[in-house]
Amino acid sequence: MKKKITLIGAGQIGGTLAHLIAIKKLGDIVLFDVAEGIAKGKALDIAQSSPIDNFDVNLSGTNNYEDTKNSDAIIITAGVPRKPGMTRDDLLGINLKIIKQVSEGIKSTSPNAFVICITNPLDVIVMALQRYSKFPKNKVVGMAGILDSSRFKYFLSKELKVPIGDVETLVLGGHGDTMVPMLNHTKIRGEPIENFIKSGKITKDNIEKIVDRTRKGGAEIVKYLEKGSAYYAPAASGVQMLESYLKDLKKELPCAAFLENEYGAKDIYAGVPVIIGKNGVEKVVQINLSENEKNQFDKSINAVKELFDAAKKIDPELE
Ligand code: A3D
Repeated sequence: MKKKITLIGAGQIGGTLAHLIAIKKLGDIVLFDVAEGIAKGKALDIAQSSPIDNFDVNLSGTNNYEDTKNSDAIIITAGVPRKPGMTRDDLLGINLKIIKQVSEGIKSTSPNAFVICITNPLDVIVMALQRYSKFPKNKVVGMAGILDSSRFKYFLSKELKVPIGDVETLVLGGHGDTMVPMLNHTKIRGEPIENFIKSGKITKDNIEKIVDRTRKGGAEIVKYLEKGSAYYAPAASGVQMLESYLKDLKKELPCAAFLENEYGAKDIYAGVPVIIGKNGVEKVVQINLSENEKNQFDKSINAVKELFDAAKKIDPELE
């Protein structure tokens, strides 16, 4: 039987997700949006490309949660994106309200779904989503680390003029300005980046610039687009998580997962490497952090905690 995949939010990321999921034939797709016409219009547009790209999946658009019932997986992008000059944290008040409505909508209709959240500010919104919906913690996960790591890999490959497949690295922590590109876990063709600094192929200064550009990768695109934020790479990242779940690939991917003492953090969602398979988040993978990486990770966790405290002030139900 085909899987049923619901996309809550049929905006820029939602539409791109639907297209990618259809082309990859991962399952039937329901696009849900409060703006019903956008959901229906995008579903129909993508469906009309099926004879060209040869996919036989069903696409529909709705603003009724009944139509999403018994979904195997749900990806949430409902919310407001950033405008130039805004931080992700500026979206908290408005997106928190939206995520509460979405949680109400999905909890009774698709209680067994695996839920991937993309709405910003990511770590706090995914944590709120889990609290509101009361879905098991291993079934609620946030997308951010894959995107941040992908940006970091791309910039490194351009700077070092090597194929992207040769770059191995990851970005952990919260999805904000305190995210932690892991230099001690960065390898080019299996060789530590440190060796490339020693041989003069890249300077420390250039690496710092790339780290900074990665941290501000989202803002750079917001500035160009003026209206809205990145969506191609965020959608591709969400699909990688979805595919690992639906096909039980057990891929190790950096995602925002619930931490229960891993990496010294407790009762908080933040970006760490996890295994995603048919049971959702099957494991948080522990890697050794250098002292510097650990300090930066702790700082990032504190930023997420502070923002979650702000969320609790907005809605005491999150206590
Ligand atoms: P956009 O194109 O505005 O789409 C959002 C959609 O959500 C719109 O079509 C709205 O009508 C819809 N919506 C609003 N309220 C509701 C509701 N209550 N129920 C259902 N649908 C609703 O935005 P986008 O797709 O560009 O971005 C979506 C979210 O992803 C934003 O919060 C972005 O900040 C976030 N984002 C996260 C990342 C990460 O890496 C985590 C990257 C890029 C964007």
